[in-house]
Amino acid sequence: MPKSAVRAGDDLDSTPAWHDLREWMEQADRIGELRTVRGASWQDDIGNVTALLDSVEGSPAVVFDEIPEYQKGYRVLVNANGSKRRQCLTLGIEPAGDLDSALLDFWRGVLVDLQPIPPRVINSAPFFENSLEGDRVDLASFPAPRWHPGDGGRYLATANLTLLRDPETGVVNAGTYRGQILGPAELGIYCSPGHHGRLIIDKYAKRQEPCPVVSVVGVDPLLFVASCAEGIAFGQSELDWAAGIRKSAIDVVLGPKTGLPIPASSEIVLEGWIDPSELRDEGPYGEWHGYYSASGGRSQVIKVEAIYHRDEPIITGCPQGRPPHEDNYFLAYLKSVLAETQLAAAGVPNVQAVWCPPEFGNRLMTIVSIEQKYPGHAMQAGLVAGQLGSTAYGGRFVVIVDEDIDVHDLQAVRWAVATRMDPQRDAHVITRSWSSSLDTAIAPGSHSLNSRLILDATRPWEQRSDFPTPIARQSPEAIRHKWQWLFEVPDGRSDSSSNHSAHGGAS
Ligand SMILES: Cc1cc2nc3c(=O)[nH]c(=O)nc-3n(C[C@H](O)[C@H](O)[C@H](O)COP(=O)(O)O)c2cc1C
Ligand SMILES: [Mn+2]
Repeated sequence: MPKSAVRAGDDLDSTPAWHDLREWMEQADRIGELRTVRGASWQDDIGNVTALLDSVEGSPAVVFDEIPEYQKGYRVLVNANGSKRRQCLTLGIEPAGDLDSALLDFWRGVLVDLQPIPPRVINSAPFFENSLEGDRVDLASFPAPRWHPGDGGRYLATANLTLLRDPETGVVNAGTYRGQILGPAELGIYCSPGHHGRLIIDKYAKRQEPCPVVSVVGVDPLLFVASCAEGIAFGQSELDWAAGIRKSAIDVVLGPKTGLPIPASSEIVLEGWIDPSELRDEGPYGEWHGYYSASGGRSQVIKVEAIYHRDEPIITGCPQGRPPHEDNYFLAYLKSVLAETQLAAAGVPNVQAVWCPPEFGNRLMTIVSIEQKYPGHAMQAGLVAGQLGSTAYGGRFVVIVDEDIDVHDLQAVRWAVATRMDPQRDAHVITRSWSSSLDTAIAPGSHSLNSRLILDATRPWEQRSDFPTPIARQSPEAIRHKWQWLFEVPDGRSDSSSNHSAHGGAS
């Protein structure tokens, strides 16, 4: 397997230069982006530190070790993909130049023609170093944190891979669903209606059959990205999709109980069954939008029959909270490019860029810039952009702007909304759309149906030729260079003679 990293835009025929979470951590350490914290408590410290990391741009990945009450070596890793440099490590991009562009270009390069690769079945994996069954199954034997102060318990599954096989097609889906320890061998999971995992569990319910399941709670950082990326089609296995990104098959071992393919790189694996007719309370849990949510008796329960784990196992954590948080930083690039790809596939031409801002949890706002080519083009883009596989779930605002507005610049987008939109003409409400019981703005009992506001902030088609001319922004750097002294902090001397002139520079 080639070990070289690729530069965005170069030949992408390469793979990331690591094979499992431990190799990834070694490399993150080598580039100075991994810190170790010893002695932090699972009750408060780990959650507090993780929330703090979310609030500081470019913060390191942190591995917690020597957690009180637990054996040394039983670890929790957080914020793996929280920086652009570590995303480059995960994806195999050389971290040089403008990393925002590098990440967007990487996804644009691979998603346009992604070739899924089926897993390669092998016979053994390091996680079989420890196999626990029967009375030895105890989920609390791992230092699962209480992530947010008001959480109703300990969540072992946050950055997880939940594997389920469609009983009709045989396709194995991987999704990320929160999982709370409800008992020594019981993990309560909440999987929202419409997510593929839930569609599959519902198929077992209809057949009145138990649903085999594997939850990987210590997972490599690329598989985690794949499993929480909204917009990968139903029927497309995320394992094959991730292999398409890596350009090499994922090595898997078949689960001894369920036959499900388990990535050999896994740290901690829970194997068992869901009885689809059993629904329980779970939560509250501090969710992605920044509020607590309890599932209100709608959670499924994984009955864990066996646990497999590596020596000195690592839980991977991504607890969310008020956005932006770790997954918002990395999903922004992937989801936005998926939406660009899906808009083009749906026949919407001349889309320049899409941005699902981290500040809106990648869901609550989708911004699209287009070069308007015909009457109705902006409205078409707005309607479709709000209902794509990558954007439909939990959406709220769609903003369409002209090509002169940079979708990544929220200040510019606000200016366009404020100056090119007439509310009566350009705001459109779409009702009865796909949300979830987690939606804070809709009444309980509204069946998770929400509405959407499409803001057409493009220059109106009828006025496009005589719309007022924007004041062109002259190169701010050049002007600033000339007038730099205006921004210099005075040294404390009040010297009225220190005048400056435009021609003479500082006197
Ligand atoms: C950190 C994190 C936690 C998530 N937790 C949940 C969850 O508890 N329940 C859920 O339905 N979706 C959750 N999601 C969203 C799903 O993982 C996401 O929609 C994914 O695409 C679902 O895959 P699927 O459609 O194949 O089931 C979470 C996403 C992230 C990034
Ligand atoms: Mn899926």
